Amino acid sequence: MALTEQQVRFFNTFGYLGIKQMFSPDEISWIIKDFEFAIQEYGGGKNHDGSARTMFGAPIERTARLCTLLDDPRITGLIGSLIGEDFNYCSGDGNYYSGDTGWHPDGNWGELFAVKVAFYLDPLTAESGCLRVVPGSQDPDHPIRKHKINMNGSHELFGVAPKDFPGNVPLETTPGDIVIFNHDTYHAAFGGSNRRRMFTMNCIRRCHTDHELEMGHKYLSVHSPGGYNVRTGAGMFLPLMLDTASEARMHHLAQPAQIHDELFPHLARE
Ligand SMILES: O=C(O)CCC(=O)C(=O)O
Repeated sequence: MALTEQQVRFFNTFGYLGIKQMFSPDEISWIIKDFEFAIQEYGGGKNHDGSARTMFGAPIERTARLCTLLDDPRITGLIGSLIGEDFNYCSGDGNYYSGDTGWHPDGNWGELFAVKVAFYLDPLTAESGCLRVVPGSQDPDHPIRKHKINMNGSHELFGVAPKDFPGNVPLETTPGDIVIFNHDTYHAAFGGSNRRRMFTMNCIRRCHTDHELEMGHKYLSVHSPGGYNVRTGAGMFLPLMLDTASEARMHHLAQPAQIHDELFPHLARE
């Protein structure tokens, strides 16, 4: 399902977009069930005591049902409308967050190259740890980037708590809502619980040109199982994601898998 022209313009201008209730209560309830299974069985969730963030890689690759998020026309339409229908899926992370996440971007590409789709699995408000963004901060000319402002030091710099950094927008969410943002967009969360559940899907543009291929290699040398020195048994992806893939899904997996094999041949599928 393609986004409207206005939604695409909003994302391109402000660096993020929220979609209310992309998934119905019934759908998000199985997504939460499978996420809980994944983080408990594979992600260290059993040891989470709230003192620190618990994080694991490739959350949607842990059950066959979660893998189908990459086949869902609402998800492929959302990502495809912004970075092209031939986008590359590049894994993600699953989390029990604990406390605040300071301001940061996930990338500094200087152009729209990578996006993050975020599923927040608990109702979150401005006071209870919802995602916050600085609209427009993906732009290399944004004052934060131009003047290299340390947003997390805003109390000392400006007498303003980081949570109240001027111009930031709290994106309150109810489970079933989706947020997508440009990796270059500054984001943070403040005031959350010590078990704030969230998982992501990271995607990059398909690489055609030498410039794009260079960015793709750079991206995957860090944000990938090989980048974290993790052996999946099948290179870039967990075997389940590949073994249950249709031709259409495979289209989003093939190029990252190939680049990952080039970068980390010792981790390639035997
Ligand atoms: O929800 C949060 O705490 C922030 C998420 C985040 O920083 C990220 O996914 O990069």
